[in-house]
Amino acid sequence: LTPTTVKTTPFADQKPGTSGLRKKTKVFTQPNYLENFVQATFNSLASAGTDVSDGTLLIGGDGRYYNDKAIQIIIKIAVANGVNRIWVGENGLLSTPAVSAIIREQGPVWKKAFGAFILTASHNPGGPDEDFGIKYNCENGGPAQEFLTNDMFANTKTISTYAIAKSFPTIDISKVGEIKVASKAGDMQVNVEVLSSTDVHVALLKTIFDFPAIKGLLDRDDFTMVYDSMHGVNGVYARKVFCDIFGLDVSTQMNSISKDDFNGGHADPNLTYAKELVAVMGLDKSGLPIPSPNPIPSFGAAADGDGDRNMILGSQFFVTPSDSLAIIAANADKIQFFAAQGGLKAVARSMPTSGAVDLVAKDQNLALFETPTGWKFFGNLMDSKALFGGVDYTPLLCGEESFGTGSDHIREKDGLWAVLAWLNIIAASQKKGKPLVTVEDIVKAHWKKYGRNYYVRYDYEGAEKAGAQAMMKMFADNTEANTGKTCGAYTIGKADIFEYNDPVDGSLSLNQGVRILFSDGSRVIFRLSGTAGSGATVRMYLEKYVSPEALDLNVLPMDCLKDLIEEALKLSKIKEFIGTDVPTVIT
Ligand code: VG1
Ligand code: CO
Repeated sequence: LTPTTVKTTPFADQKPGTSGLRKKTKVFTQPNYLENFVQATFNSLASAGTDVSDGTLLIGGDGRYYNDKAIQIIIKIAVANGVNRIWVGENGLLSTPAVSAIIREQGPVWKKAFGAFILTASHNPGGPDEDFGIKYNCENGGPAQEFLTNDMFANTKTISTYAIAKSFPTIDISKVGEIKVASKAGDMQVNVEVLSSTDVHVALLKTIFDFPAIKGLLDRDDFTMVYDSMHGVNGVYARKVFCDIFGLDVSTQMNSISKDDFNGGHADPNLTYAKELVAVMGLDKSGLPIPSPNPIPSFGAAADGDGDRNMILGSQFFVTPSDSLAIIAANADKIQFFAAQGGLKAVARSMPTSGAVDLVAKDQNLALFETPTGWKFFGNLMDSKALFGGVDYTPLLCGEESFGTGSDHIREKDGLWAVLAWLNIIAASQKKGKPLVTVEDIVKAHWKKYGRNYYVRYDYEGAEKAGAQAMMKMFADNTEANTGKTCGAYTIGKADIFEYNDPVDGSLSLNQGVRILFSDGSRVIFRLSGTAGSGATVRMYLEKYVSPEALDLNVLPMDCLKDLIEEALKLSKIKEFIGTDVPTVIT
């Protein structure tokens, strides 16, 4: 168990992005690459005053290629840095929400986790030629805050050695149970416990939702569902809940065996990548109905590689993530977790997420927050009282347009939570002896009351970095010139660069995306992705609000947004900057 000190040299590119460090797998498997990052994290923890010998380190991942090897390396470095209690998910598998749930689980103080390494590049493809990733979560169960990730990055730039317990045995992580490893002299002992991947998270979800009511819905003859886990880690959880607990046939679980390359797919639950599910649900890739040769299920859902994202579909009906957030907020009283705490108190959405939830917040007098992209900004709001002694904003519902939804039950977005939230709401919306109230019925009733925020996102993946950055700079240089400008039928009321002043800890996050706010309430947002493993991804988000009085349910999103899209493409000169105006993905 004696640590060896290994000499190393820094890598210049280990800056954690929106959600951890993501790179091509081949970058991660270079000698010392993973080791440097993990040691830099321990160095930052030491400077932050975390005593890693007091408590437990949790490790798990989404099962992508290199997951198993990385786990063994992290264990050896952790031991050399003084960690003596380690939890690992069975077979190395833990979804991101499960990690958050386990860290937060109340247990004997000496056992409590002080943090976790999550091995995932989320929705990015996996395999030897695709992406790998690592992220550190803190004691509250949430992603490390920016002060810590900035410090980690600073450490990666100066690192000269790392410590590793080279003789520590390779741990068999295929069986749940405890393994004790002691030094020869008997003066040191490390406990490695292999945990069930699902127990803690599923037990938590059971306290949040009305499982018997959901089972009642699933048992109806006129209700059927499918869940596509896209060969990511979610399959383990989906089978546990839907087959073992609710008793559904395993055929309802599409692609539920986790694979280290996600079966060559892109485990991203949207209309483009969840192709198989979208077809089963009788939809095309624009979310419009198409004829289907088979009976179409009443409800469909999909998850991403690490199980924190969700897509919700009804029979031939696509629910946008922004609408999903608003509808869960409007129906929060149907969910016992919120109801038991006196109802939902606040909602938060990332800046590019549509304003649909704002309308619910206004109607129901909820506090509303608009944060930069990335789940870490929601964590402070959730912990405002417990960690910062401020106002309590919980129970809090949060969401992003990128298919992420969740609440303060944990500190990550939670794909399975969102699916169960919808099933719970559908179950609670039924009237005895009446025909099934469908997903489509629920969404349309919502639009009739609140109006509809037509919404679309264009992604330009694999763009050249310099061009993409030049485009963003052009916007930044022209915020004043753009304000007041006429674009076809639209007038820009305000153009700016979004900044966030965290109301809880006072930190300021600059440069969080370009906002073009039109005087009629429509918006166009441009951002560069912070999760691209290589190259640059430009995201363009468009939104147009139609009030209940003016709403025509037959108008399709693309027809409603067409002229706005044209104006946005013109204004951005995107074709000049990155060579194309044709997106790689539309969601
Ligand atoms: C994307 C999404 C963002 C999400 C992040 C992590 O970030 O836009 O909303 O929080 O991915 O999700 P970016 O910087 O590429 O736009 V996950 O499921 O990849 O951990
Ligand atoms: Co994810």
